[in-house]
Amino acid sequence: MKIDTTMYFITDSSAVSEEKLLDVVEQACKGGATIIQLREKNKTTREYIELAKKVHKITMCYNIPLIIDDRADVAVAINAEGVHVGQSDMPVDIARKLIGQNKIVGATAKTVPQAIEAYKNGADYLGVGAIYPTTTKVKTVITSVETLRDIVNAVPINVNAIGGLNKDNIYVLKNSGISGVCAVSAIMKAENPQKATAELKKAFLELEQNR
Ligand code: TZP
Ligand code: MG
Repeated sequence: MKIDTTMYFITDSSAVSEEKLLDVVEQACKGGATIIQLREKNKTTREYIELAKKVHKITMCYNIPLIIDDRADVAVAINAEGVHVGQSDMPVDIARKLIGQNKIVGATAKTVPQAIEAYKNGADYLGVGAIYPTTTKVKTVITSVETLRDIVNAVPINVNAIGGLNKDNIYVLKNSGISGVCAVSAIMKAENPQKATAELKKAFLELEQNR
């Protein structure tokens, strides 16, 4: 499936109210996010579904695909556009079976073999990182830009960089061949999330232009 992962916003509700989270989602939509992931680590299934419905209502107004992190069942429950699975989550092929052929399945990959496996099992895009140390709660290790480039060259699907990225540090991704950038805190923690989204997207597009 062809998807636009240019500006991939991932939520983090851990330090904000639900009202604030929904506001940031709407601002990211207005700022030009091309795809949004709802990422929840501490919610019950019922809470995850309730929140996902509210977020989906917003993203649908802007025609932006909503991806649910980790949980294919929650994605199916709310008819989200996709699901994202990490290396210790549900395998890509099973997520694909559950969610269906017309939906988006994204996967995390930190090595070329992981990337090839995810692609062969039906992933539509890959998230690769962390490129920089991150303040977002996640179990991850640093992935070099060299590995990122090797992954881009190894698979024909969209590859996005993730981890500590902001408008002032993404220059390291120049000529890496990635399809877009993922960001949590650069948008979640911004004073003006709409502006932050627009600026990060612009910085990425400029990087691409000057290749
Ligand atoms: N996977 C690798 S790094 C990361 C995830 C989910 C978190 C990225 O968050 P931030 O705030 O953009 O560094
Ligand atoms: Mg996961």
